Amino acid sequence: IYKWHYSGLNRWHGAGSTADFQKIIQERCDTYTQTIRPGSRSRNCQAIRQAFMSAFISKDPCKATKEDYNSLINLAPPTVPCGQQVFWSKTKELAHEYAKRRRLMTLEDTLLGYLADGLRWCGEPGSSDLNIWSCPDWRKDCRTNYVSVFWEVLSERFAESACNTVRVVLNGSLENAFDSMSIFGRVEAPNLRPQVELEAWLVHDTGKPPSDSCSGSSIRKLKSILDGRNVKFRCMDNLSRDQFLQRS
Ligand code: AVW
Repeated sequence: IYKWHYSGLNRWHGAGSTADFQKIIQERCDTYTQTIRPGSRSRNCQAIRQAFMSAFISKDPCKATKEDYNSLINLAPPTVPCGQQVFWSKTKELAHEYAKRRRLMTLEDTLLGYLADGLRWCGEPGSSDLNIWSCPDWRKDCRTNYVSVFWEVLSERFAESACNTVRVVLNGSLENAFDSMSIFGRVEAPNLRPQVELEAWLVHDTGKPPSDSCSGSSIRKLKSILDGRNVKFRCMDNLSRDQFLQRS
């Protein structure tokens, strides 16, 4: 029992790979390229699915590197037209609603972000299958797992490609609306290019007072990261969800 538990497919502390991962990737890719963005360069969904699988299949699920995803990302870089990007942190649903209404783009509106949104995946050395029983948990097992590294490298490329004015939707109902350990804080903000302008929107739950503001310490921290990179910064606070969606 001991040996099976620690060396077997069940040894990780996170949930296993999404059932039908390959099929979902293929179907989402077909939908995206044919229906959601038919205007985008035609992309080979079979090649994309294969490159995704090759990135992690048969590999140690705790030894993911950014380079593992190079071929996949080169097939579909997460770039969007100038001035259309929306970043988010602890506001996923709201940011997606906002982007949809304004015809702006979150990472999940790019092909690879759309394909992987909400899915889990990991492999196992010596096996050509996904491990559907368990995958490494970020805290309890390892940070260099394939899902975390995927979102980090995709987010990095997304942020590097930003130009003109871009926006981030932050959660004003948290004491620290800006979290320097989040992907936005660790990966995206520090990779914006000079001369880009970032607009931060602090949005709090309707009917409650805000818990953080543009003059609070967390936003000052964000401002200092951006100052160091010559990124321009504007900040809007004290907006309820409804005000933000209607007036911003
Ligand atoms: P968070 P972050 N599907 O709310 O700033 C599944 O603190 O860290 O925000 N998991 C995901 C997805 C997704 N679509 N996206 C991120 N994750 C993971 C990319 C990831 O581990 C976007 F462009 C992340 O730490 C946003 O601007 C956590 O779920 C930014 O990163 C969400 O934590 C949001 O990441």
